[in-house]
Amino acid sequence: MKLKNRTITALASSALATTLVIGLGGFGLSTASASPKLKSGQTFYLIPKDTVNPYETLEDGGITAALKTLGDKTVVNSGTTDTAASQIPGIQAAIQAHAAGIVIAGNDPSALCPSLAQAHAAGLVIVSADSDISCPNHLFINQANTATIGTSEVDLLAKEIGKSGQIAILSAAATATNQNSWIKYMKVELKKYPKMKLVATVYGNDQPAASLTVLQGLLSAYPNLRGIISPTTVGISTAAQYLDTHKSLLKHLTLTGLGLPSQMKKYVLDGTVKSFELWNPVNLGRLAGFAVANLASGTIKIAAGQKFNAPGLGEYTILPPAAGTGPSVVLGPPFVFTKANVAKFNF
Ligand code: RAM
Repeated sequence: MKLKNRTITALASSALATTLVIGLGGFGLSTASASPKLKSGQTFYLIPKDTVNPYETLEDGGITAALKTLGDKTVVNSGTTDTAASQIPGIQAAIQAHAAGIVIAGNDPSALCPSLAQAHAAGLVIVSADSDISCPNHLFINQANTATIGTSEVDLLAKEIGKSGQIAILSAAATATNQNSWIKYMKVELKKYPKMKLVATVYGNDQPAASLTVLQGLLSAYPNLRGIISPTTVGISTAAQYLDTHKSLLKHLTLTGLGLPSQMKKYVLDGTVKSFELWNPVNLGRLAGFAVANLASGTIKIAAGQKFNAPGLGEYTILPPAAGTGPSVVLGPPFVFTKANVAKFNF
């Protein structure tokens, strides 16, 4: 019951709470208020993968909303392409502005570390959210268990294509930490399905035009492709739009992955896509916002077992470092969207 409760609160945004309470079985939002010990009037820099991806905008909106309730300010500073180079100026700007902290979604695991080390030395708190970095001295706010995200996407596709046939992955940037760690677990899970063969992984850089180009290349190189997993909201929505206008492909091809219900609703309701997964990116942002505020106020340290309250979401505990990550906090399990529920969500 506890896990279920967390699933629903992790998905629910306050605007949606009523719908979910009715629609998904009576789990409400926690009404706990912010800790009075938290400082206010601080400024935090948000450095998303880019400033044009709607998913990143939703996440940043969640961070800003959380910090606003504490009397803090946020500044979004990133580029329009998903590269480490486009994020370094934001880190430098945060240092110059004497910000209290940074919340970053890493476009690269290691290329940002020298700049982030400077920020840490200057006293800024570093939180990564959505896509981790492999540097020391930061807390990672993970949307869901990394292995579960990867393995469950393979299981969804396996179920839909009868566990057999050529499959491909349409990913985001080739250096994106989050997609690459999910893909690692997809490959592990594929060992359970000997008749499913991963023939290619292509990268659309979380840009619709680039995603379409690599998708078309994939379809012409592998005319017998049975399935595509796109673990990016930009990739899956681009591919769904293409399949929607090339319906004959649906006779042999199935698409799944990670998508925003608001973008995918049309394609699920018209049968182009049967199921996909995600979490609530606004709530991921809110969790990251309360985490960075607690760290910058000194109410918690980056250490396993430390607990903090994320008003509206509940109490969270920092998990110990695991393979490939440092200390982290997990929002909740991923949620599967289908025709039966996709219209209920507002993100
Ligand atoms: C895209 C981004 C983001 C990822 C989602 C699922 O919007 O790559 O980092 O978490 O997809």
